Amino acid sequence: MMMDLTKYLRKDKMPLIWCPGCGNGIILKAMLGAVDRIGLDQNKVTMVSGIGCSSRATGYVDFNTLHTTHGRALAFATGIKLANPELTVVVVTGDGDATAIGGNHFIHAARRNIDITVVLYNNWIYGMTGGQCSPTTPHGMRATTAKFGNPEGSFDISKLAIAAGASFVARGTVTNPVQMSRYIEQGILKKGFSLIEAFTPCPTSFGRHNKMGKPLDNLAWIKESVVGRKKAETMTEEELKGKLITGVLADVEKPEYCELYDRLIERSRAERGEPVLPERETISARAARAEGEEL
Ligand SMILES: Cc1ncc(C[n+]2csc(CCOP(=O)(O)OP(=O)(O)O)c2C)c(N)n1
Ligand code: SF4
Repeated sequence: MMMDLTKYLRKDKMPLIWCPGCGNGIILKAMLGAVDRIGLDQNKVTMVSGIGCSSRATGYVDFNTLHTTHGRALAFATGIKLANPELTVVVVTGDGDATAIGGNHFIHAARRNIDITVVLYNNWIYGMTGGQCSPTTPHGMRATTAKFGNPEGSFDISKLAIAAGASFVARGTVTNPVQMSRYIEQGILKKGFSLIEAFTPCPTSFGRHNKMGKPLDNLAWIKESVVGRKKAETMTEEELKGKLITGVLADVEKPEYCELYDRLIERSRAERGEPVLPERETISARAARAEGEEL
């Protein structure tokens, strides 16, 4: 059965600013599908973004949304989640936003293992500002700041998140949106820091600088470049050169930050002889109380 996802959209904000052939809309649909399948209350979802083409997603969705400063989405999201752990907090970010100016927030949010889901649109470039290199631009590929090819190496964002302490990490592509939507669903359901790295074409900047042809050719390039985790296990290092491995790359159980923080407060109150705090009041209870309803 087709899902009606339009209830999650702010129709007055249409049309979208994304270029024809951009993959951002596919990822947005995958996210909305995940929220719908889980059956989350729209008013209990908070989506936070930084700055960049991908980060415009928060303007289009009818959740609680926050479009913050460049690279800082995770800092804002951390505050929201700690104040209201009942909320489902999803961060939408780009490769530049998350791993250049926001690099420290990214590794430390993963290290804390706070229960936030990050959907990271990786198009290997700064799309919004015209195509400068980002920390994921592959070595040798071109950008406005690398006319003769990027001399630098690039981050493997998923590996970075795993090394920093994330509890769930998966990587998908817009060429397989159903799978990507499942990964986002798993990430939201996982308690702890989840990263879904989503490969997506930017034909306007990355594709143009690298002479990748039409938007469909850009998709074909992604399709040829990726290989599933299971198949990758059977391939040699030589065969894997230049390939991007997709799949669930980490799924581990570990303590979550908001819960640890609550326990820390309890311990410190007990040590000072202060009474144990009552259970956190849920947002709906608080809202009902504010409206003068009896609880
Ligand atoms: C403090 C600050 N520095 C730089 C910028 C300019 N800026 C806006 S978007 C962007 C890069 C976005 O790239 P990415 O995160 O890869 O997102 P994309 O546009 O590709 O989706 C930059 C450098 C800014 N807005 N604020
Ligand atoms: S510049 Fe690239 S990332 Fe930005 S909307 Fe256009 S195609 Fe998408």
